[in-house]
Amino acid sequence: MTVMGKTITQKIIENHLVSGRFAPGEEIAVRIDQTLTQDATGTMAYLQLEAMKIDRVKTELSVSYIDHNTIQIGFENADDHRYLQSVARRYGIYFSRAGNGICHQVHLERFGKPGKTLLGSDSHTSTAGALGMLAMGAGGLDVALAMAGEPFYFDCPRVIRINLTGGLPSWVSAKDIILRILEIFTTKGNVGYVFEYGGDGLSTLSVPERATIANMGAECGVTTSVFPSDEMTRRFLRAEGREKDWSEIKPDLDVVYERTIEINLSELVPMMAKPHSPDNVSPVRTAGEILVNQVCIGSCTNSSYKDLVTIAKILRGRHVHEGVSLVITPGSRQVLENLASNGYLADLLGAGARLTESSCGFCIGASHSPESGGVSVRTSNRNFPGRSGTEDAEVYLASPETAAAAAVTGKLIDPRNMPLPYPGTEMPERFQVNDDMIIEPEADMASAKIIRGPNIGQPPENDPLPADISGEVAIKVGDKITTDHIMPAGARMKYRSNIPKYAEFVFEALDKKFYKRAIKTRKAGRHNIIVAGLSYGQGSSREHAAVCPMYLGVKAVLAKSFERIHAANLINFGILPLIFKDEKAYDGIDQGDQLAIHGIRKIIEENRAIIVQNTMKGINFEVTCNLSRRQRDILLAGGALNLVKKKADHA
Ligand code: MIC
Ligand code: SF4
Repeated sequence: MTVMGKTITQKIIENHLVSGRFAPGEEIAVRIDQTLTQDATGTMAYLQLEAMKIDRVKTELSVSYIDHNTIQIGFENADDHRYLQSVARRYGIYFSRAGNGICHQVHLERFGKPGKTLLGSDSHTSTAGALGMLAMGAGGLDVALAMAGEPFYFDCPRVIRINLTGGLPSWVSAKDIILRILEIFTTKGNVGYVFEYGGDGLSTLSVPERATIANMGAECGVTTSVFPSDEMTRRFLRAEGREKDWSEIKPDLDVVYERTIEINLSELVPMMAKPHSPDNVSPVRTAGEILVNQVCIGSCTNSSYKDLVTIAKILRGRHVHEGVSLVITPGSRQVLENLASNGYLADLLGAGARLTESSCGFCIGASHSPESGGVSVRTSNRNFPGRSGTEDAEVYLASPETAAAAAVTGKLIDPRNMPLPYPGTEMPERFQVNDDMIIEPEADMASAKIIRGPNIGQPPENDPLPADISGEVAIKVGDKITTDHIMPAGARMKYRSNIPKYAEFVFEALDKKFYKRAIKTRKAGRHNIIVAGLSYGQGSSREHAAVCPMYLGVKAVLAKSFERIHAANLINFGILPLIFKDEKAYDGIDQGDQLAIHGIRKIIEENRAIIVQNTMKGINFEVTCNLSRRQRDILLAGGALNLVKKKADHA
């Protein structure tokens, strides 16, 4: 029998396998070495961790970051921060204080290690794949379970090799590579895949550039993206003073991938994602005459030292166009301190940039929303409608080079037309490192008091799955509905720890009357059902997109397909993710229709076919739900927390 070589993905998975085998499509469980949370998903995650009644976290390393809600209008976010700091102290978790930077950038700099597994309650946790980690985004409850020592369950992925050859031309950078990949793969249809990068083109890509690419794999909906750990990785870790954390990871020579895509870097050109999806990609040169009102540089995608030095060099001695507001957000305090020490901050400020704290800020509409109908060019990763905080803004995603060119000229132009030689930037041999904003776990944890302000609620309880589902189609939506559509972030994000309040905004972006309708049905003792098209739940990992609908009595979502993290979140909170067996059934349903699934509890127990009755139209149709025994138990219990609590009570 010939033994086939292994991909990096398979090697890391097999080194961490707790149950199952490396067989694509089958559910497996892996041990999680590291976890990360951020404040917007962290409060729920830690409230759930508290319910698990453990003494301390069981991972090698867990970090709690404050980076999303740092504007702090009102007391709510500050209360969240204080709660999170006290929980970190109680359970032995590193705490990265507000202002220290965006979780993914800081994790790359200070904590990530090749060959390890990382689970984070943020969809862009995949960024750490740039270090040769298996880094995956998940809902807060799954991350809490990992902290409690439980393995992480997911479908064993299929691995696609993305072979990068050649070298990038001047003015073309990592963002253009991933935008090209988004053009090829789009944002849907990639569930269950991992992108594994290789090829001689890698020798020119530093870790922060790889991070930009691994970060936006999340937009394709893949499980994660993985780079080898090579000399470039070693150089980055050495520059961070962490060379001891380096180890080599590469695929075997005779490995066979599910599919291989070739990208010749030397043929790439500056790219942009036009409104309103990261896969609406074209070369920037095709933009036509687009006047730009705002340029935002930063977010976890492109806020590294290398990115911002390149910007500083482009802006040096120039001025931001009078029609443009230029916002720059360094990804971490480390980036900011290094820019300051090396004189680049002066270039940015001198040109008229508005410098912000190192946080998510503009990326999630938590600050710097553009003007009405404004055009904003951003180096971030998502341009979903309304995400910037301005409903009718036109957001373009582009590289730092294209963004800088727009800032100076006031137009969306191909940066190759800039009248200066490309000021490419080398990575420094050594970064100035300062960990003073990270609080390390202490020895005397048990006595630490957890502090809860009035904004900290409890995760809502859910009943076990009822015998029958009988209710109303509360909303019918189309394809590619993102979690930003389901559960708005931005100004609403301050209610993340207060589910009854946050639930008032479910589907706010699509239908402002949804909440009233849904709560009325729930109060009448009936169930709510959501009907959706392809790729439901794209984007973020926020479990609130499941928790708040659960609170409103949603028992099932009927869709043509689901995205990975959202489907897992629905199950975790006791909502059935049901897929139309024949997509035509979708066409026959309208909002307000009465649907019934008789005997659903028994059906799930016995794993039988599910028939939905449209009692208003007299039509029956079949839906499928490919569930493991573990997932069926979670659904029957009314969510994972109910199961966990039962286990904790019997311990
Ligand atoms: C995002 O980029 O949409 C977020 C905000 O970081 C989310 C997490 C959240 O909603 O808190 C994500 O990507 O998972
Ligand atoms: Fe923060 Fe934006 Fe990155 Fe999400 S995508 S973690 S909001 S910077």
